[in-house]
Amino acid sequence: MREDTIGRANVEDTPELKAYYQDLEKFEAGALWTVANKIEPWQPQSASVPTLWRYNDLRAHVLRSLELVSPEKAGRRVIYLNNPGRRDVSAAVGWLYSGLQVMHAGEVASAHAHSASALRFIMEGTGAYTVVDGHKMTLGARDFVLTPNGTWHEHGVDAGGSTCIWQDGLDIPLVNALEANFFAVHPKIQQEDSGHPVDDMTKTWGNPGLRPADSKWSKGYSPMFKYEWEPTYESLSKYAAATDGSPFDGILMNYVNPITGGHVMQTIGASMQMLRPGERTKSHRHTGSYIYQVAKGSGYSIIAGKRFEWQERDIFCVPSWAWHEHGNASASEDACLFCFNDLPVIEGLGLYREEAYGDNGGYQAIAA
Ligand code: GTQ
Repeated sequence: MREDTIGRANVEDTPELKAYYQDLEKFEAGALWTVANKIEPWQPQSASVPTLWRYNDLRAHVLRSLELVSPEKAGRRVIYLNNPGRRDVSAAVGWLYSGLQVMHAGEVASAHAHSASALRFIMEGTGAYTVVDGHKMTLGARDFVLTPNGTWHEHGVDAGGSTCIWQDGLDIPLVNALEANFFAVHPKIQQEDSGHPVDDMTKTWGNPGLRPADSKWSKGYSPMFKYEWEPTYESLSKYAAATDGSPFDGILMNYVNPITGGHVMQTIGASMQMLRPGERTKSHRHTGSYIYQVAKGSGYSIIAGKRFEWQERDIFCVPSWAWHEHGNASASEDACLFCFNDLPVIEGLGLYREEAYGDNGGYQAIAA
């Protein structure tokens, strides 16, 4: 890939050079100028394809897995989202994995731990729960729960509940790319009753503006393992009454670690945003990979020039550095988008960049 620009590789092949490259190959080496323009693109070149996964398309297929495999045999009964450009690493976008997990009432999956950080966003059903390091959390639709890296966790649905489907989000591809992924099955298959009251971490850490006077927590992830839908929606509604919002994102709030105010986990961040009735955002692009689930309402997003119409429970992705804008199709109802992303990694490594799409077609850097 030659480029006729000063400072870029532009060497033409000659018989002598070709022979030289072959000699280098014998010693597991190569000439940089044969690959330089490819490995140092002018700007990020995402292999991920902007993709919409419609819940209406997937739901019946997810439910079919209930008859086909048991959680005992499958480990976890999950249908994963396979980005056409990232099949080699089983990613939904960039280095992020996502899937839809389904469980019957009365089923339990084995407890396990892994180096990948994980989260779930509940889509439907009643009686679901997750136990993280002995802390049991009840889960309802649109609740958001963390299973941070290294924690023992297991999922189940109470016998009195109904079939539950939730979205899993993990950084499995990232941790594999870093060649740092470990996995362990709990020695007793299920965690023992730890005696912690149900939902204790949310009751302890989820109180607005208040923190227990004697609280201690020094882990790299939020102690508030579960963020419930009602207070989340209430917070967005209150904030909407106090701000014009962002021209690019409407009313956007991050789920945070209440100790630090920062991202919920070390490698995965998450947010909920509200698009007010009729709102249409301006286009921008930034580094980082993003997976959205429509928590409420309906609308559309234009991602890298392609328009995607979405409704509740649909999932779509925005690859790194792709132009994107969102619109709420309804004139009377707000729309809410849940999102998880790799921003803690991007920001932590000093790689965040953002650009607004200029009014007259030009680009304008707004953060670097
Ligand atoms: O439940 O921790 O969808 O380890 C994929 C891998 C869920 C989990 C997935 C996992 C999990």
